Amino acid sequence: MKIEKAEVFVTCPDRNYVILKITTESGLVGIGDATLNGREIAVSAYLENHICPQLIGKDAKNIEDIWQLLYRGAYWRRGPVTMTAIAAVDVALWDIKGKAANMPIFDLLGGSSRDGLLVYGHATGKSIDQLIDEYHKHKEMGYRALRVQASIPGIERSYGVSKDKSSTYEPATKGAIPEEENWSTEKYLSYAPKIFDAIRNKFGFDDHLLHDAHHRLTPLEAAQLGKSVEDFKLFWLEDPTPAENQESFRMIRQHTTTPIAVGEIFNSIWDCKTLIEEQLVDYIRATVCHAGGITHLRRIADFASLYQIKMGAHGPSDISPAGMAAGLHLGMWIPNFGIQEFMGYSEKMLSVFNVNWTFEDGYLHPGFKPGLGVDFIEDEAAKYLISRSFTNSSLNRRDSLELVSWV
Ligand code: GCO
Ligand code: MG
Repeated sequence: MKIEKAEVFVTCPDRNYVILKITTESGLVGIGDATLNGREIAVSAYLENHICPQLIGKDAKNIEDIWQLLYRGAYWRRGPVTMTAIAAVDVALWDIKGKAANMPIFDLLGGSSRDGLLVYGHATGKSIDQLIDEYHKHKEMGYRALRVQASIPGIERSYGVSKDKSSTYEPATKGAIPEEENWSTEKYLSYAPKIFDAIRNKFGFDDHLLHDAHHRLTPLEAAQLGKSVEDFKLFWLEDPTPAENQESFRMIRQHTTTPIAVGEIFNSIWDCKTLIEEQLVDYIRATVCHAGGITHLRRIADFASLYQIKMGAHGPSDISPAGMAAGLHLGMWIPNFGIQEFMGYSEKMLSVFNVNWTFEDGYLHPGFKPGLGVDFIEDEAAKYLISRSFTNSSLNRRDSLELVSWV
């Protein structure tokens, strides 16, 4: 199973994706998602210049050994660009192994721990009324868990709400340099409970309700928010504060029983070591794509399971359908699985990625095709040229007239 070719593709079917394709001498093909929103070209250059040449001639069967080689052999360990590039190789090799064994990846990992993965979608609104409509539409689609975000009156642009007329939030800004936004923690903290109150009043307590604070609060503010929304029984409050200082989550924990989720920007087990060991959070949101692939995320999941912490992977549209499928396979196996984010994909995106998963009654299943179960359609991908784009910021500029804090 010697590796003969490793190629990188960049494409933009509605949004940018980077895909690594590995081919063995015997003609087996594996793909891995190398998309890092807003930093796509950095990862594709890293792969093309530094990783692909090193893969040629290696035995595709030895996934762990290749992982260690790329991680330790680079000398410059960790970081989002390196770990996304390693993840793409890792997933492509699992895809090949699955095809060689004629098994879906979840079977190779040890088989299913569940019939399907509970997923949560996004309901957003420029007003609470619009949010209620969107929530209703998502329930009709079958979702049983929803992340709710709404515009905060008095703040020009609130995280998680689309910039244009569409009701779908897109986590990237195309073209121009990212805009800086004003922010008022005061306004947010007083309005957020009203959003959950309106949803619970209208729809009751049967569905799982989630919310993303997108790193905007200080630990004390996060503690205040968690406490003020306890009655609404959130499934989780996400990224209440930046997690570079893992110890700062102690403050939040001491003050609220609202469950906390964190980690969509983590790329290594070291990013969450203290959070896990001290049980400072309830869900780890790291993904296969950005945290070193199936091989590394499996380690994080196992470590978290020792402390009764569950996994709740990131799954916005900036993770390609190939990356989503990798998360689904791992999620099928993970004993301490919690939930998977799933915003869904446009028709154009799905014309480039032929997927095999199914969505029913709020649950996703990766399907039973050998390997990842996703075909990358190169001819279609070639139609869409990559366009410069940026991750929407989690840094909001201070509005000088407000009593605010910014992170
Ligand atoms: C989420 C997110 C995303 C990120 C985006 C950044 O919870 O889905 O916070 O919308 O902002 O993935 O690239
Ligand atoms: Mg998030």
